[in-house]
Amino acid sequence: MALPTATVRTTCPYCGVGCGVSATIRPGSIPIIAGDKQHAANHGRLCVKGAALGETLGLDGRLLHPQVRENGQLRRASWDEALDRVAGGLAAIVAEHGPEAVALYVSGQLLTEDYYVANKLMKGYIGSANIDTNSRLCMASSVAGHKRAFGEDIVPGCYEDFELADMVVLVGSNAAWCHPTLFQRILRAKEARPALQVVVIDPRRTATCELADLHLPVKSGTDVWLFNGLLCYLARHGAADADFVAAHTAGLEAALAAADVDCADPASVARACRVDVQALLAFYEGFAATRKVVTAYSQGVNQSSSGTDKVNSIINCHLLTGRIGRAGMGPFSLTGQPNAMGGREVGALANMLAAHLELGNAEHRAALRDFWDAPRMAAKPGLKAVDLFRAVEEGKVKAVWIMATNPLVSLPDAEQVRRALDRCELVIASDIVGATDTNLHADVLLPALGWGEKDGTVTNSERCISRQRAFLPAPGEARADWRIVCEVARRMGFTGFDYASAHEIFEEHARLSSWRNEGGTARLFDVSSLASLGAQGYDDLEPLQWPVTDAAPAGTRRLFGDGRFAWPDGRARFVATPPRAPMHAPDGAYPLALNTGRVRDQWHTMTRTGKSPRLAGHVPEPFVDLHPHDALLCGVREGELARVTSAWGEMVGRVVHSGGIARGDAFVPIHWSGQTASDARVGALVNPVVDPVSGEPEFKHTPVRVSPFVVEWHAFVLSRTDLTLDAAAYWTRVQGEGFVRYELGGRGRVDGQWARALLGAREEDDWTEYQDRGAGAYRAAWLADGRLQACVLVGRRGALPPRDWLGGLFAAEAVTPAQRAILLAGRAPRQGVDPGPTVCACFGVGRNTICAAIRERGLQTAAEVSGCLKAGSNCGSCLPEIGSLLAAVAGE
Ligand SMILES: Nc1nc2c(c(=O)[nH]1)N[C@H]1C(S)=C(S)[C@@H](COP(=O)(O)OP(=O)(O)OC[C@H]3O[C@@H](n4cnc5c(=O)[nH]c(N)nc54)[C@H](O)[C@@H]3O)O[C@H]1N2
Ligand SMILES: Nc1nc2c(c(=O)[nH]1)N[C@H]1C(S)=C(S)[C@@H](COP(=O)(O)OP(=O)(O)OC[C@H]3O[C@@H](n4cnc5c(=O)[nH]c(N)nc54)[C@H](O)[C@@H]3O)O[C@H]1N2
Ligand code: SF4
Ligand SMILES: [Mo]
Repeated sequence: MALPTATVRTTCPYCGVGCGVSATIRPGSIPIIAGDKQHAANHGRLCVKGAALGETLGLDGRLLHPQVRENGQLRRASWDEALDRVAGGLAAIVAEHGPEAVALYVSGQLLTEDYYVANKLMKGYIGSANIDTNSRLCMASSVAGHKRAFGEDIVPGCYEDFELADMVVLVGSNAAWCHPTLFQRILRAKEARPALQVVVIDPRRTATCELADLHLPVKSGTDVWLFNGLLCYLARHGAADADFVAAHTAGLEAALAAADVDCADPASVARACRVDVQALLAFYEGFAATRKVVTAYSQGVNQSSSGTDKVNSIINCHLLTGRIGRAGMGPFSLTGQPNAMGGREVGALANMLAAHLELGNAEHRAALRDFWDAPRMAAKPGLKAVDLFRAVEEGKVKAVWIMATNPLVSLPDAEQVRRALDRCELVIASDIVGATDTNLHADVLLPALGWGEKDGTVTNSERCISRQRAFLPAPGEARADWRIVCEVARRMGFTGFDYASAHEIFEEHARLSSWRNEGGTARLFDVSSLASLGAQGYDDLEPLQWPVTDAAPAGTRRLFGDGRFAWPDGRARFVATPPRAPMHAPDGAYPLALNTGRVRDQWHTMTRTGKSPRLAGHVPEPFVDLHPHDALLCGVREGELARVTSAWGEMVGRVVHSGGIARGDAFVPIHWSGQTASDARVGALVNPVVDPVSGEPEFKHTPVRVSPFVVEWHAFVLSRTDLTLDAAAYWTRVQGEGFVRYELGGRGRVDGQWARALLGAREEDDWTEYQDRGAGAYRAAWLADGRLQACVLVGRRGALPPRDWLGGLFAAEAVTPAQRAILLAGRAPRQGVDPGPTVCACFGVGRNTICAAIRERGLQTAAEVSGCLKAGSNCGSCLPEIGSLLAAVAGE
């Protein structure tokens, strides 16, 4: 075994928990990835996505050279040519149409340093605030809610508060799957102290509910009723902290008056929220009686047309009870992306400036202009994401540079984005992979460094700044995002972008945080004591939570504990939040409310997690989760394909009944794109309604209808090489170990000729097949030099034979005649060995295996399952699902 040559401490590139990762480089082999025991976010733990990072580092599919479009085709270009085309194109459009005619659309997956220079270029030099970020789709409502309540965008607490609390309320958060290591901290805290109450407020019964003492399955979009009701209840039942309210807040009366109108009576709140009134009262009583409460929230709150009001209705309850900024209590916005917070620090939203300066404040604009020596400061807010792409379609914005995000998949009304990009004069995309739905529309494609190659900082949900460090060489000609931005800026004739390293950018960013900041009192975001780290100090930087100042050189765990908030008068604001229903309600034509979100083992549009076979097993196909009663009404059946249609678009997925969906609701995951499925881009359906304050889209609520997607046959294909599947009405693709696996659905004749054409086999190839026309069965295997090249199994129903054992044949040096026969028989070698869909991705343990062990060995707890099968004993991401299997078997 090759000896490790070095271990580098870095930070996970996925969710906002921001786990520390240690990567050990091995020459000739993939790096060993482990949790960093010294990082306070995770103390050495990783979830399954983090643990599988090593499998995503291969260069297949990577964008390694710049490309430019010529005569409709992308072709390889030199950096000089590509950069000149970008700089020249932007400059020409600005010269002719003014700075508002160009835009940047960036991402919470950029590092702070990349983000800082992109924002500086746009707001200080090009002179427009048309730079928005995918954080608009994610955190914008929290940002707006924080600013309204606190006077600044600040998360007051820290992760430790989840362990110190006596009650943790998770609102619109599926933390078990989306913030797994933090969820496990709550889980362990509850194991140690069962009195810790966990309440989950989510229309779906998710894996997170496995830990809940109480689950309130609120009707989608009604959280403001629920928290207004809580505010009224707390006020009426003597739970207010009158001293705190008098000394440190303003606006209670108006907020209470607004809440009183519809929400004073718990029974009517329960009706509005579609929850049981006793359960609601149990929550209200528990909240009132418990001082140490953390209310954590995520996209079920933010991604709503009342998202900002949802945030403030939650914060109102914490202000009324004075539960903020102290150990074990406070409102807590869980950030999504690894650097969602860093992007906010550098002000890369169209309505903000860097360092928590305000775009709407002339003094702030002047301060930044002076600091940057900026030739052309933006004077008014720019376009927010949804409006930005509308302006592109209308031809008002003529050039857009998209960095580290995939808007053709992730924006609402995604077909509108396609039209916009098709019409746009100059589309520039910086990405690490070549083929994404968005990149296919680019005029210039710029190869960026990815995780493990790039170097800089990120800030997680608890304001903790950590280093992402490079441990791999730059592949091909890829360059760091900040370098690409600076190179374009220089070519546009701008000075002020001559940074030699990410560290120089970071120091400037840190210096700016104390610029005209009155010793950290005007703006709490202050990291000034990091401004003189030096290159070595930056390299060695240990994770620490801002503010980091001379007064608090080791960082700050909590803010506002002293009752001083960031408004000039020091008082927090209650915000009146009259409840509003979503703009589009289900009706006769579109009777179901479509909710969208994440699954455990994939990250967004799958450009990285999609490369890992280990992560593919958990949810291999796009699905439509329905209540069985609605499925019946729609004429669709579990395991079959269904079309989901809204007024904006449509998609196709397989019907599942998770058991967690209420009647009238539907749920579809967000991860599939044109690269991984024929027709499963859920963004195409989502209504482009946004919150009036934050501009964040209503991703969780679109009226839809569901109808059968009729196919005559179902099939799956395993192939060593990628296939073009235009012939199938439906296909999805996942990565296996040494092969690609497709699920297909189609119409028309199936025979040897068809199968050969599908797999790309020639007449002379080693081919065996079996057909039973009467039963609608067809199976074929293609061997090359005795090894399996591809196989296809076709049947009439969705339920085809288990596939996992077939994948193993791709590793074999030769397929034996017996294996060939079994393959054609379409049956696993032994009955009963089908492990079922993966539950534990770390050890590859399937659902059937776990259920059988529970039954046969009488296992009672997740720990016993882990002891017996190892499942759940590594990263623990699957423990909630093991819990639900234990419950299901117990109930058989
Ligand atoms: N595995 C995985 N983890 C991730 C990501 C990923 O792609 N994959 N992405 C990361 C990112 S960027 C983000 S933003 C986070 C998102 O993390 P989460 O917000 O936890 O994830 P979502 O699945 O988007 O939605 C959360 C829940 O909101 C519920 N919900 C829908 N409507 C309502 C409502 O009206 N009220 C309430 N109370 N709840 C509602 C949904 O049913 C869903 O269970 O995850 C991060 N972590
Ligand atoms: N329907 C629906 N839609 C949603 C959501 C939802 O809940 N429902 N959630 C929304 C939310 S919260 C989010 S955060 C978005 C996420 O949506 P996106 O940001 O569009 O999704 P990603 O797949 O993360 O896109 C990141 C892109 O950047 C590339 N990339 C990765 N690393 C780098 C890098 O270092 N540099 C560069 N230049 N490129 C890189 C990746 O290959 C990928 O193409 O989706 C939003 N859309
Ligand atoms: S919880 Fe998982 S995805 Fe999130 S930062 Fe940690 S390892 Fe990465
Ligand atoms: Mo997000």
